[in-house]
Amino acid sequence: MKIAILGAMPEEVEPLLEKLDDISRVDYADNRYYKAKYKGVEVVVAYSKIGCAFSTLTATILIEHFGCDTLLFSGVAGAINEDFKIGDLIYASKLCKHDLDITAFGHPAGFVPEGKVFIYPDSNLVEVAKSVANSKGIELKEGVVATGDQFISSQEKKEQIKETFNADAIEMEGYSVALVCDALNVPFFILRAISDSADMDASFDFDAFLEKSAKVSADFVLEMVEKLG
Ligand code: 4EZ
Repeated sequence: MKIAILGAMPEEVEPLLEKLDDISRVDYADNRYYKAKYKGVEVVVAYSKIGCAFSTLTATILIEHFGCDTLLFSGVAGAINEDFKIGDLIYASKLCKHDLDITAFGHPAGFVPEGKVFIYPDSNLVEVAKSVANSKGIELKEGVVATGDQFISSQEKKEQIKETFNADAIEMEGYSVALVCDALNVPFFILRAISDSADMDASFDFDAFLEKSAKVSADFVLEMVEKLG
């Protein structure tokens, strides 16, 4: 077993790197990858840079070049569901791409021919996450995660995404990573801790809570790695 652990920003992977053993850095395809071990389990860690294009590239490289057979994403997200508070831990029960739009031709929002509006994570990894949450007494929420190449910071935009996709959380990489894993038959799981509420305060809250929320997500993902090993 070789587990890919992916984040988008340096702040999302730093709390992972701090806890790994035998780290060796490999530079490849214009990015840095960290081969390492966690409690004896082989992992490859990277941050992709923000957005769908970069995260598609990095997820593909982790699987095709580094030979990872499982992918866990760790990072932060904006809350769309009013019940989600800053610091809450959420996994994606399914993912969609909110800015994929050829509705002018009568297609559903988030759909293109031969594509999927929703992509689902691996059910076994969801079970592993639930059992980690149970045994550690950590509250793990689930929700529909909407991905797009925009930082959402307005009530209006947030409501539109909620109405169109029934989304609970918003970020910029989940769907593209899910798409790569789905196409290559690699089990994946997308975990996010809430950093902001995707409203007018979003950029301020994001800056204030990025580090703390990123660590909440990273710590949980490492518990999952231990359980999988
Ligand atoms: C993208 N990530 C944010 C990157 C922001 C600033 C320099 C997560 C995220 C997010 N994405 C947290 N809150 C969000 C929001 N309100 N909209 C979109 O994955 C980079």
